[in-house]
Amino acid sequence: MNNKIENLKQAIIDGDQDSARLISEELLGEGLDPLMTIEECVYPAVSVVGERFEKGEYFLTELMLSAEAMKIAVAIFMSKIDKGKNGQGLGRKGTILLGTVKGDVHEIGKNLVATMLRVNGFDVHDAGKDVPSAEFLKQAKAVNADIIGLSALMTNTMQNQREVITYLKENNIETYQVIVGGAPTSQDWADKIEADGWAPDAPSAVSLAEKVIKKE
Ligand code: B1M
Repeated sequence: MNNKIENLKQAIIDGDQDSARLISEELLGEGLDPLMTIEECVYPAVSVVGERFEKGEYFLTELMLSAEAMKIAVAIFMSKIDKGKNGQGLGRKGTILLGTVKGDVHEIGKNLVATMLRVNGFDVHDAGKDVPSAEFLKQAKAVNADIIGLSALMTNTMQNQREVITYLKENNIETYQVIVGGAPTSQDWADKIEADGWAPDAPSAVSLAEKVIKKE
């Protein structure tokens, strides 16, 4: 494996933002595929950081430093994805309002999903993180969304995906297709809360959105 990929992985684990920036830029300069680099490097680093935090080897400070390094690397790679594919006459496939649910500030995965949807022809409106359930509806109306996308990274906050869907149902709103995702979620969970679809990662969120918008 490319040594720099290993070094970037280590920089993220160490929360070394300067090295993460430098190595990410170097890797892009070498022409590596940005999405593949995220998969080969950022994801494994994330698992190490997550595991260490779970075992109590890392505290919140380390988690936050690693998250910053991760954000820098992902932003550098995403800028390349944006520049690489945007404006290639993809046409608009639909409008998606995407956000991380109430109580949850994890946004790196959601941002990656937003980029992939954008470069694949969707209009994506980012509702942000820690978004109250009613706010999703308010913003979906404002942007005339076809799809509402809900990201959740924690077992307690994934319940708020259900809350948004229940809120829509209780108010008899069937206008929007709702898709869900995030590490603790699954197809079973999506079925249970009656979401219109679930995707495990950013590339599959694109195919899901394409399918859901055609109401297949
Ligand atoms: Co936190 N965190 N965190 N964290 N964090 C996790 C999620 C955790 C699993 C770590 C652990 O214990 N192993 C754990 C949750 C445990 C649980 O579920 N019960 C946890 C915890 C506990 C916490 C705090 C409570 C810690 C504390 O304060 N004591 C706190 C919560 C704050 C809050 O939200 N209220 C907290 C805080 C943070 C930071 C702020 C430090 C930081 C986030 C920074 C940021 O986003 N700006 C952070 C980080 C970085 C993580 C880990 C290490 C990495 C998350 C990440 O960015 N992954 C995470 C451990 C882990 O995941 N192994 C952890 C990279 C990203 C590319 O992947 O987000 O999964 P992911 O997104 C993927 C897919 O899931 C999917 O596609 C994406 C791209 O492929 N996807 C979708 C995501 N959304 C989708 C939507 C879709 C479709 C697909 O359609 C709509």
